[in-house]
Amino acid sequence: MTGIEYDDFLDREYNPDSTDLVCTFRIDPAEDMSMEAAASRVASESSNGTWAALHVDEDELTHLGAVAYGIDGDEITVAYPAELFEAGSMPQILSCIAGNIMGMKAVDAIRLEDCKWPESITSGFPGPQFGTSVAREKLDAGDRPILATVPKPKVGLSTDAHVRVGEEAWRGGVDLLKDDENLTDQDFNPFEDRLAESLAARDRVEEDVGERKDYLVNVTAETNEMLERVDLVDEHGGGFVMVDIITCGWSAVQSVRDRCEKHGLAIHAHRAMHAAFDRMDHHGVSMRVIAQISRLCGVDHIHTGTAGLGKLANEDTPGINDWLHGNCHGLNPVLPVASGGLHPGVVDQLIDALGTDICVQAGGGIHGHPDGTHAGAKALRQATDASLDGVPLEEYAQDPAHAELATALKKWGAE
Ligand code: CAP
Ligand code: MG
Repeated sequence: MTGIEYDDFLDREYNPDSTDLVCTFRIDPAEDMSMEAAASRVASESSNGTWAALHVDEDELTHLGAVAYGIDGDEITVAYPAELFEAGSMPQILSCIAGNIMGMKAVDAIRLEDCKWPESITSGFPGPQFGTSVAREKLDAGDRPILATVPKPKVGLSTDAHVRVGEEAWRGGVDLLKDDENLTDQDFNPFEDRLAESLAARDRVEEDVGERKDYLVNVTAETNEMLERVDLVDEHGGGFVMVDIITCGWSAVQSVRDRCEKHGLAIHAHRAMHAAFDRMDHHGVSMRVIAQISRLCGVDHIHTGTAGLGKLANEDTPGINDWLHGNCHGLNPVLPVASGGLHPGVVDQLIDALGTDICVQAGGGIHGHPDGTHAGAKALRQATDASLDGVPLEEYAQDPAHAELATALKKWGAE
């Protein structure tokens, strides 16, 4: 028998194994605590140690310990052996790497910045069913960004009014109508009525304009209810669901991914409440890690911000988007969604910053157009076409056929 103590979790010479999950944290050690002491406590508490020295059979248990091996300024690197984790359980992984350690007294602050996921862990997860290919598999966006809109005001529109706004936006040139995050199944706009009527309108528009359109209906709810809503989307002929991934929780996201596979539905991930984890830059969990987790769990689209061009704080978009598009042991790539305060006047800069393999989502930037939703949608599509043709927005807007863009630029400027 031997003891497991904090020091057993620190090894500056350690070389991570290809099967280890390697996590980078930024930490602020408590007063009088060295970086080494704090780092070993992080590795201990997030794997198989605790505050008291334990007497255990070394051969049986010590190989499950995490190892803090890198210390660079306020950054520490910790390697976790793959056997520590239950295959395919995101809640279990997070209870280790982003669990009790977030509140331990050994650190005044701790932020999980990045993870390097080994195949031994990613192979337990499905990843996206479609990912970036939805632009072509489910829509006719080709190589341009997918365009989406969310009716405003966020809640309060009747079903008829909501559908009318959607229809105008589709006809104006957006591909996807999206529910807002706090619209689910309220009396003023019940879920199934909205679903049925929106998809009926979608069918009419597709027939008239000859372009595929779809609807990101918000199925977010208690898990069993959410799965029933996913089934309803399939029954009514929808191709996508929208899920608020943080508020409903990772195990629910995993359940939805499973049910969506049965029906061939794609998942649009909204991230309301992410800022509770990622807004403080010294504490919590970074959006980069939230995006990684989302990819493993299998969402097809995820909101990642607007490269600083929109209305919301805390954006680290380029690094995240590269990761979502890049190779991750064969998991499909995820389509990043730029949203929040966008309007036609920033589309060229957005495409310059993020590329074309994205979804551009605008609410106020379409419905706030002086001539209404239909004109707003046309302006967004014109701005996208101009950017892809390499024509400056102001120049494109001079063509009388692009009067909607001219009006939008007059209102919001071509920043
Ligand atoms: C955008 C939006 C989205 C946020 C989410 C809103 O509306 O519908 O929920 O953009 O942010 O409610 O604010 P607008 P993120 O286009 O009118 O701003 O993508 O950063 O998670
Ligand atoms: Mg919203």
